[in-house]
Amino acid sequence: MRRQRNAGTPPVLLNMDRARPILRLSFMKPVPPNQQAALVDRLMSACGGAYTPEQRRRYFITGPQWAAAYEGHALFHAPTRHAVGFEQVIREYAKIGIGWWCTHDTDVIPTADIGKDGQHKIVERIDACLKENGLKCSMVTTETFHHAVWAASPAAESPAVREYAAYRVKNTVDIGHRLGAQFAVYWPGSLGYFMQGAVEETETLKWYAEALNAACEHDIEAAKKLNRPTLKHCMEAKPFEPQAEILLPTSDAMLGFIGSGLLTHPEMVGLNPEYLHELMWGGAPRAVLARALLAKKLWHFDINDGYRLKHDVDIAVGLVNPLDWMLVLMLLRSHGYNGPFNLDFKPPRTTSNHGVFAVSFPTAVDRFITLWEMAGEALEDPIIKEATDALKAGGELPADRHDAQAITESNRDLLSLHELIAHRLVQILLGLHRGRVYSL
Ligand code: GLO
Ligand code: MG
Ligand code: MG
Repeated sequence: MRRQRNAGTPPVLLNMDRARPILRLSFMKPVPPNQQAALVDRLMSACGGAYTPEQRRRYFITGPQWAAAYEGHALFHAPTRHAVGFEQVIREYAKIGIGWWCTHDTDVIPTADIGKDGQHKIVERIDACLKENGLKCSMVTTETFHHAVWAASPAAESPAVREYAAYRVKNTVDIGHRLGAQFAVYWPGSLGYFMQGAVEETETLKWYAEALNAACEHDIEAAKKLNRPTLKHCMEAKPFEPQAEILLPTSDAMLGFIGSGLLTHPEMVGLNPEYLHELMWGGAPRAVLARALLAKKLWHFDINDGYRLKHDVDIAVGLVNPLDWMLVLMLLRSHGYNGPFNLDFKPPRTTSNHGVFAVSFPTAVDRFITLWEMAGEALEDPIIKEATDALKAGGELPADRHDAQAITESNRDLLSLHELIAHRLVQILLGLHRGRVYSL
């Protein structure tokens, strides 16, 4: 027997007698289940590069209840993790250094208890738990997509469903004020239809606006009574669900909706774009965010990662598109965005309950902070600065200002700087600007 290794193929042992590969795997020592968490912890600390909880708390990073409590289930997937309650999530976020927590109403309150005594008791327990662990509640959101009552969306034909939707969003506003939140988010789920032609789109959108109006009007009264500012109401778009056509599929569609005249308080309503949701329809997230910034509606931001034109895989920030993420953060830093960065991702099904808090959350936070700091470095980079300034200065003005060819010639070599800037950004991302070279 001899070992043979070909580039690009996994290591195998060749049995020369029979020339049949035997997987090396069979020679590896199994890791007993009671040693696996310790192995994960040891390799996590071997990775290095972790920030301290104090450093992490300096950023407005918010941790959703539903992200940490996600059990790994989906349309074709059974859960792979056991349920965890808000006490554990809040405690673990505190240990990691995630300073803010947010939730859907029904992540923590059973639907049957909503608005009843049961809700009151749970909200008091949440408040106490947050205080005990030094966390704040940043945002509350209404679940208007999971329960069977929303089968035809929260803007269904049935007046009873719509009245219930208005009741639910108003109740969430009250929970938000009780917990000291600043934001309310609305992801309408499959607002649209499963059967084309079965609903009239303009009517559905008007009904949807009625629910948002109810929330805003209720908020104005509630805030006045409590002497608190009103919440910032943020709409979140997603272009497709496995089965439905969506009426407000993108942040741009939602900007149009906010300005449509259907809202009684459009000044109270902004956006919560989600990075992946914009990528899912094929958009450039940075351009989407730029449009939201120009409209002064970028108030809240769900951060995660994934692929273009695919499902809502909700991978953690920076695992798929770290370069694009650095560029997104350059845009946000240079425009002084100071809203929350909400970790709306799903720890993968392969990650255990231990791994959710030992790997998923701390690594997501640390990648975000690193990318944020690198974005700051890129904004200060003298090469990028000089190149950008030169592009903006442009070539000399030609004698005939209407001569297209002369204008082209006067800028010709300057335009190579676009590619040079892109190279420099990758150098910053990979740390190559510090002089790292690979030896061959
Ligand atoms: C689902 C959405 C969801 C929302 C949440 C907040 O795809 O991203 O997680 O962000 O319901 O309203
Ligand atoms: Mg989201
Ligand atoms: Mg998503």
